[in-house]
Amino acid sequence: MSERISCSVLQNKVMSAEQAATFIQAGDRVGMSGFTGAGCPKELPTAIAERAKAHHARGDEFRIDLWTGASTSPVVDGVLAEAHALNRRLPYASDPTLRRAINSGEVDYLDPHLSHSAQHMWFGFYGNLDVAVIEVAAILPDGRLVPSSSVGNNKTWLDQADKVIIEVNDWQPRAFEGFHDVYYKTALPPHRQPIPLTQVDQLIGEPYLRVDLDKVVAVVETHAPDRNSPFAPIDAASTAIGEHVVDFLRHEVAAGRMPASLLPIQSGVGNVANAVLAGLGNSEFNGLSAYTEVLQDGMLDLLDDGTLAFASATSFGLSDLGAERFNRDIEKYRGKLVLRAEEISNHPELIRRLGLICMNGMIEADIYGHVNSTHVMGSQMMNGIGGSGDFTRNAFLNMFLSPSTAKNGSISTIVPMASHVDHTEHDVMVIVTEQGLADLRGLSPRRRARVVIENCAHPDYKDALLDYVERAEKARPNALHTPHLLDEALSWHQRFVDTGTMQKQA
Ligand code: 0RQ
Repeated sequence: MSERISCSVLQNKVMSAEQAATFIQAGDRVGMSGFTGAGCPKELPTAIAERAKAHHARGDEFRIDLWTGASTSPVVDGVLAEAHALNRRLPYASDPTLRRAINSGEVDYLDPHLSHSAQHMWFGFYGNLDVAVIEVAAILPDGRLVPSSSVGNNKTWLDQADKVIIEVNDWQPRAFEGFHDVYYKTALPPHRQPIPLTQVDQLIGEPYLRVDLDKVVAVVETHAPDRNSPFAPIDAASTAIGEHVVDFLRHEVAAGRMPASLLPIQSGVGNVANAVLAGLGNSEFNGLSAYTEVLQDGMLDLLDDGTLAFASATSFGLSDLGAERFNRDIEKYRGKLVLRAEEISNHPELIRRLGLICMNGMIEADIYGHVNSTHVMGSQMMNGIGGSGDFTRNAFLNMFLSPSTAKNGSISTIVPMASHVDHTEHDVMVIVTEQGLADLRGLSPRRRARVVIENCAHPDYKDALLDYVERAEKARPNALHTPHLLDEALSWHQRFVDTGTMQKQA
């Protein structure tokens, strides 16, 4: 048996994943670890999927509700969706097989803000949690758990579940002990107290997860890497977006609105966010801090070259190469980064107090500054809102980033009216595309439209957007706050659905 399991009570519960999966019944609500591909259970999901397939072959229904920290990996969402073993799923999810199952109507997907997901479970909004399946790096003699490459909602799932299954993965560095800060004083209203975190590098909790040993029904030993998609090579559009962001931050420092080492940064998931981090790395900025959700490869680069002095997150989101590099050099990062529960990494109180600079990707923005982060053409789920709402609403300064077109130019990401709104014009401050940056602070919607079109829209769509605003202004002279042509506002999206492009055919 692995020397990672040094608690005798739990040593007696070691069994195979197949045996452990028999503790999960059809209809159960299951909370799993995992935030991006980091820290997901590696064997239980496949064993549950096999169990579901066996039930289905006999003509029996077998589906579970699955709650996680955020997106997982093909070995969690992928195998379970493939086996038609999912009923309800929350929160953020980016696996393509699951996305198809959500969009075909097979899986009911709930998309709360990540900072809400744990507290809604505590409030009883989602009902009882039957089983928690949590990956850890080691179990101490007294049963405390050394977390692995993400914390996510693990604390809540361990506390709330009736039964607990622990996967101990010896691929995860044993040296992870000391890299986590789990805060246990999150009482429920009306007993809540201020969270005593005033600096990014402050530790307010303990480095372990606790579990009630009596609830543990199985311990499974695994040896498998985290699985994350590689990042796309940084292209010209992403580089340009990164340069606009860095220039803008210089401008903010020069204007005296933030110190030379900036305010703590939050950077979203995806290719564009990773490219912006590269832009910061190539700049003169250094000694920065990050208070964010996910540490992507770009963050490791910044920690390595001193651009970043300290990073707080809830998870890694490293490519295979990035994970190899981190696991090899882990001691280099000790004291320079910490992983916290997502109810703390994404906590509105802390985001507001620390004064974060928040940069997230988007699907589209409209000319008035409403941002859609989640839905393609108004209806098809992409990934979910993730933490973008937690960070945007409470940021000191927020920015939304995207190339100005998608799908080879057939889609303008700047549109007359967003086909779904995740972040309203009341929240959104800055929009950035490779064309330029629109600073919307202090502008009324009508003034915003000119700046967004002028600075951010692709030349192929600029004239049509201007024409739209001008006609909207003429059509209803008593409705000039946010001028719209209601019968035309979503016609660009309809044209794409009908013809495969938003461009008007000659
Ligand atoms: O499609 O993968 O088929 O090529 O969307 O687009 O430009 O590579 O951008 O990787 O930064 O993702 C909003 C999805 C952007 C992400 C989103 C298509 C495009 C491509 C990806 P392909 P890019 P990114 C905290 C922050 C919500 C959660 C969040 C996201 C694919 O940033 O999930 O912010 N955000 N969390 O072609 C149709 C459009 C499109 C479009 C892009 N207008 N219409 N398709 N695409 N724009 C972290 C967490 O919460 C975990």
